[in-house]
Amino acid sequence: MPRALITGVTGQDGAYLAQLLLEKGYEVIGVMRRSASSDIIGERLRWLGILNEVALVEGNLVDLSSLIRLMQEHRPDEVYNLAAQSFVATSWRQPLLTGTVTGLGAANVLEAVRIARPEARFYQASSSEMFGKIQEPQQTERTPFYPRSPYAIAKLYAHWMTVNYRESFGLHASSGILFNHESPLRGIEFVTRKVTDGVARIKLGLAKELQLGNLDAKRDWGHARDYVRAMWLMLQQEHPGDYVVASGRSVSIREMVHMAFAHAGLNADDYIRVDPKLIRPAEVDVLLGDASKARQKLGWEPTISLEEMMAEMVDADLARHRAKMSAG
Ligand code: NDP
Ligand code: GDR
Repeated sequence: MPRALITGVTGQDGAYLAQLLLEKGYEVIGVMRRSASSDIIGERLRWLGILNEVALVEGNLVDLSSLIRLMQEHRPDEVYNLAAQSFVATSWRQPLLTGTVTGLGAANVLEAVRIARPEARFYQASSSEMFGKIQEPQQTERTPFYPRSPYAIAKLYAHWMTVNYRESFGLHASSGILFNHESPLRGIEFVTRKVTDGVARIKLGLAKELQLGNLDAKRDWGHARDYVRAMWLMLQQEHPGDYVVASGRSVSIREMVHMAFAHAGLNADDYIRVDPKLIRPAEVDVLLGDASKARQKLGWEPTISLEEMMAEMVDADLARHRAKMSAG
């Protein structure tokens, strides 16, 4: 039975990746940081019905010794580093924490692999945010980076450390440059989920309006379920590498918002208010990925459209709020 270790298992991607690997017959070790709320922290795994199937172990990206011990104890065949301070807006308010966890934390995982489990295959969760102020209209693995936030800068460090450990030490280390991907398990602060939660509240009479920031930014969105499959495919290749994973379609926040409200039979313009406090100090105006390499080498294709995903997310948030209301 192959054994995978996932950092960030309690996050959106960690939950879907754990589910995929369990379906494929893996033993899944999920690294969880100690928290005072450990009873609710496995909520996403519970939502997918796999909380009891994942072996949850304690570790923290900023504690190298904990990571080394995990590698020694569990001897994983595959290591997926998904843990991060992943919210871009927070990275200006907590730049040093973001650098420590998202940047140096990845180096800690690489070090733990190099020291204690060099035969393991390693995946780093890189990000389209690294393209930032885009240098080419459609971004590939060869497009130069121009990060625009402390988060993106920390990810860039982690990305190049992954490349460097591959080239320096011969680790089977791959980096997925994933464009935005969402799902009903997306954190509530990210724009798609904030919108679908807002739509559900408004529809059910729990809220009257929704405050958003920059509606003109454009993103290339996909579904997390599709994107975690690309992560797994990267580690099944004979040779490690870097891959852009994207849908190849760029849509404005405004258009996405209209899609979500329309699914609930509402007109977004009646409910959206722009709050200048939500405008970021520096913005990534537009992203559009070219996943040709992933299609050709991994045989990867996205299967869920933005429209289908927004409908799934609105329906899930309506169901959540209805359940809360009927529970009193
Ligand atoms: P989430 O924010 O949902 O999950 C982040 C995970 O990291 C959580 O499990 C969190 O634990 C964990 N974590 C945070 N700090 C630490 C720490 N110090 N030690 C151990 N674990 C920690 O992110 P996503 O699932 O959306 O994304 C997964 C990864 O992919 C992230 O690295 C993200 O930056 C990257 N990425 C995401 C994209 C997307 O569109 N979703 C696109 C490109 C890259 P806890 O539950 O305790 O907070
Ligand atoms: P992003 O995702 O920054 O692209 O990072 P997010 O959903 O936070 O923002 C997308 C765009 O929407 C605009 N926006 C708002 N964003 C939020 N969160 N809240 C609002 O009210 C709002 N109004 C407008 C933003 O300005 C931005 O342009 C995500 C994260 O998952 C990263 O970890 C990951 O690396 C990248 O995607 C790819």
